[in-house]
Amino acid sequence: MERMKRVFSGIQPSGLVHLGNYLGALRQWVLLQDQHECLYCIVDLHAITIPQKPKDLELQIRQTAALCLAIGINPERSILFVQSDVSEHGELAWILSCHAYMGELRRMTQFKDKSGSNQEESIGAGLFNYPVLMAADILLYNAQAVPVGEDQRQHLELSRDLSRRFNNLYGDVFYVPEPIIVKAGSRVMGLDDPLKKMSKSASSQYNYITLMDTPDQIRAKIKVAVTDSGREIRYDEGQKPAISNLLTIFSLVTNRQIAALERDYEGKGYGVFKKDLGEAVCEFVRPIQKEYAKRLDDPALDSILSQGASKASDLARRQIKIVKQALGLGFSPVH
Ligand code: ATP
Ligand code: LTN
Repeated sequence: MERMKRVFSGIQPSGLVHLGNYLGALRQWVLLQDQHECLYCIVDLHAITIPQKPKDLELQIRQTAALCLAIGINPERSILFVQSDVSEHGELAWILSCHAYMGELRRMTQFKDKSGSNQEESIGAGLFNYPVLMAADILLYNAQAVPVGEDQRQHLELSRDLSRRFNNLYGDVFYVPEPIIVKAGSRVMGLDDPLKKMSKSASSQYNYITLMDTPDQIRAKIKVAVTDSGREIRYDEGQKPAISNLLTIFSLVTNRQIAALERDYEGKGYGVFKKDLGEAVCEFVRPIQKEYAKRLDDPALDSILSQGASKASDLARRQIKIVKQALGLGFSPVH
């Protein structure tokens, strides 16, 4: 029988997970568990590429882990762990950074967005190296598939380049990982601006709905969400980007086809559509929130994470040994 594909993905412990994160990535994490060997990582080392308050970060790591369990990550099937608990991530990131080019890192659109135009003098080197650490995360486990949102495609491409570059120099050490980017939901757009992706760093909280929002917040955010001209509920990304985005969300949270929704709302106008969407999203987050509250205070969370770290460490140690051997690093006795 063919070996199960190994899957790796990561999420930053921002303490705030929005529908974009869920529909673009986390939903796939859950679905992939049945047929693959999955590692899911809370990437706290990525989080410190921007300033963090230690106490807040500590709590957010816990919250993110609890949320992963609440949406259905099963620790008996998948390895759920915190990045900084496995020191080999940093070690491989250094090795890979010696094989990455300044030019290719400077071309990363996320780095360009986050660093702005002329502030390089005071931009953290961690932000610059962010995609190298991401490549290390994936290659450390020789993952073959990586479920992410569309915004991570370029970073994935860099991981693939680094893998190939390394293999060309030192022999076949790494797989070249494939992105898993779903058709619907891989780029959920902001509710206040359907031309930009939903993002927690958006200036207004009306940009996103988090999985922890209250029903009132959800209803209010959908009520004021930007719509398009006309009053037709029709999927058309070019002409109707806002309604198309809302239809995508509606379809994914209810598991109904977009065509069926279009039919149901024919002639009904935006008001009714938005009201029903609001209720559907409330309905969708309710069980997640209930499970989250249980998980967050459960001491079992600590043992899940420490067992996850221990399993991940075993795999990481083996791989880093192979990498170092390939590079001729370290003392190796003749016998
Ligand atoms: P944000 O921009 O909100 O800070 P992020 O991408 O920086 O999100 P993470 O929380 O680590 O930070 O992202 C987790 C996953 O969510 C990634 O796979 C990412 O591609 C995906 N993702 C983020 N935003 C969206 C979106 N608007 N639509 C679909 N997927 C998204
Ligand atoms: N950069 C990713 C988070 C991330 C990741 C990874 C995703 C860090 N390491 C490895 C997939 C595989 C983001 O979503 N911001």
